[in-house]
Amino acid sequence: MLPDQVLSQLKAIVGPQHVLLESEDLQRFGVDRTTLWQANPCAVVLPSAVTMVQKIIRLANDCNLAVVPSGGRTGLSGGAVASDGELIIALDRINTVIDFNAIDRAVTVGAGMITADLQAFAAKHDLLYPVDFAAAGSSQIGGNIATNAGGINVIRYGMTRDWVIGLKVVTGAGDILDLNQGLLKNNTGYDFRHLFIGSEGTLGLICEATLQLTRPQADTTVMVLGIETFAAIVEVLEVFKTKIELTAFEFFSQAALDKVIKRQGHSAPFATQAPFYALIEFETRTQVTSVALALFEQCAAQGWVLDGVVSQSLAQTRALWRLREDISETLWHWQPYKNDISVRVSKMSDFLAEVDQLVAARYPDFEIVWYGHIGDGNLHLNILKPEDLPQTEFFERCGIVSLEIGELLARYGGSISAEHGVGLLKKSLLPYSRSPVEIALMRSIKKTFDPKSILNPGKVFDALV
Ligand code: 2HG
Ligand code: ZN
Repeated sequence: MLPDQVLSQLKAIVGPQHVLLESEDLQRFGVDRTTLWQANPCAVVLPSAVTMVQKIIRLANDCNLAVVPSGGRTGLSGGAVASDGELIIALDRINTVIDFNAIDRAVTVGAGMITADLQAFAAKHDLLYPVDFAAAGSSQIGGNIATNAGGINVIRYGMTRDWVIGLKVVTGAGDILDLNQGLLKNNTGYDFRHLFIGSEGTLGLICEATLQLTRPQADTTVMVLGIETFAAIVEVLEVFKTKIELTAFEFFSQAALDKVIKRQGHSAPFATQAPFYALIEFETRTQVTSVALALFEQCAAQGWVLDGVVSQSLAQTRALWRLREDISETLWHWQPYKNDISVRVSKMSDFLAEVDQLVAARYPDFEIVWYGHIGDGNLHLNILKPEDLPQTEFFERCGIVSLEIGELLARYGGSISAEHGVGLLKKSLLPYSRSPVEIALMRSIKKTFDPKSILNPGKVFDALV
């Protein structure tokens, strides 16, 4: 419960109608896509200016009020969960284009802007904001930056970090920082911008961002190939990568495809069934399709590829993408336990063999769905909950195996969270990817930017008690 005096100060800062207290709003703003935690914030505030955010943060410091920054809440690690009486600051009203410069191909937007709106703005100016993923229709730029979102084009365009050329943030101490101002070259000491990217709201609130745009892509062609084994997927990736500049190389298993077809009503890419499928995308340029077809023949001759299809129209390209992009949404039906792990692509083949063995031995009674951005070395291993098993018991059992996967990842120098962030869900696994010294340094950095630890407490790591 918020003390009356704090409540009236919040109302004075943002206007009474922008302080939400109704249970429905608290429920809606208090969780992300995870299902393990119950929403229990004390209130939601919707500022419309950076100075308002600063006032709220200063007030929160004065009365030791924990704050959870909130974007589109499409996260999968509990980074935006407010389950312990926190105040939610949602940036939904700071969501417009603030500046656009065609010469610099740079746009400054409010952090509450929806990703798809930014993509549409770029397209209107004959440019491209290339970070893309299934949740682009509701995720917000600030959240993307706070979690360094990846997605389906990372093999070609990199992660969100690669497109952020300026940030305006309010730190946990209540200071406004205007970082890097859209510069391409700026060697003036520590680049704080990169500390805030991927910090999951633990250091400051990202209020505005300046993003680099690029020239638009040509239309793309998609190939879906049916593939015999895990090892063969990696071989196919190598073969295609050496000859064609890929914009995506994704994979999914037959189980993933079956479920998407059944629940979304999509059609199979071809009649042959295969244990795995690779979705390969490249820009449609002269000769490239014939090169791709020759590579397909080469892979088929090796016995790696069982069948394949090449898109012949934009509609078919889109339809083939749906088979991959709709997997995550489809699987919610089974309340899955999600792994989002990565190793270097060169280690992928050995790692896949070991993780497959481990998972088969440890989850004999669970259904496993494999998919992900294999071209980036990133696997989304989803374990489906059996209908009759209570969720907490299911998650506990999966959590135990996750520790073994963590050990395996540590051995391979991999990551326990490739693109979804750590939040609450992966916190206990952090030591498998980051050393004790690194975690201690993270704590010191947090203390510098957020001395009273009011910002997203308990996310990524726990404060020392
Ligand atoms: C994807 O690649 C998303 O589809 C979601 O990162 C992955 O739900 C997941 O596990
Ligand atoms: Zn993903």
